[in-house]
Amino acid sequence: TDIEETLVIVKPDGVARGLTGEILRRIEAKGYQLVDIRLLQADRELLAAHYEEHEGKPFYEPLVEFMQSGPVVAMRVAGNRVIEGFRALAGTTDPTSAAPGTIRGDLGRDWGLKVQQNLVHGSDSPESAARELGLWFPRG
Ligand code: DAT
Ligand code: MG
Repeated sequence: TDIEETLVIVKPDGVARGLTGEILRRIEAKGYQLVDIRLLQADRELLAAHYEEHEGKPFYEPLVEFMQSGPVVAMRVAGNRVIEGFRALAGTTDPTSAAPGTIRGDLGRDWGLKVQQNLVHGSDSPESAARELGLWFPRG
């Protein structure tokens, strides 16, 4: 086996729509393990660090604003190849094209002009997961 940990974030749209439980249900149903969980209001400093790879892109400012628009739920999730596996559960970035059966495909709304309402974030590599988990779970 290849046990990994990943960072999952239920974005403000997911929390506001009451979908945190449904998203966690899908994660646990897949067999992944919830290791830690936090409900928090992310500040700009945390989000700037989290999204540093996207700085300067046209969607960066709206994304960082949207992520501050309400509470988010950050989860540390463990499992065999969970980094790739959660990305598969989440579906592609754009909810319109995300496959049915995925979180974004089943539950996501299309992007508005200024917001990125695709319900969840999942780390995209082992390096990203380690970096992001350190930001969102600073005490381990
Ligand atoms: P993902 O969340 O699938 O890893 P990403 O890391 O490329 O996608 O982008 C981070 C977030 O930014 C994504 O969840 C939604 C938003 N975003 C990405 N590409 C976008 C685009 N072309 N237009 C608007 N928002 C976008
Ligand atoms: Mg990403």
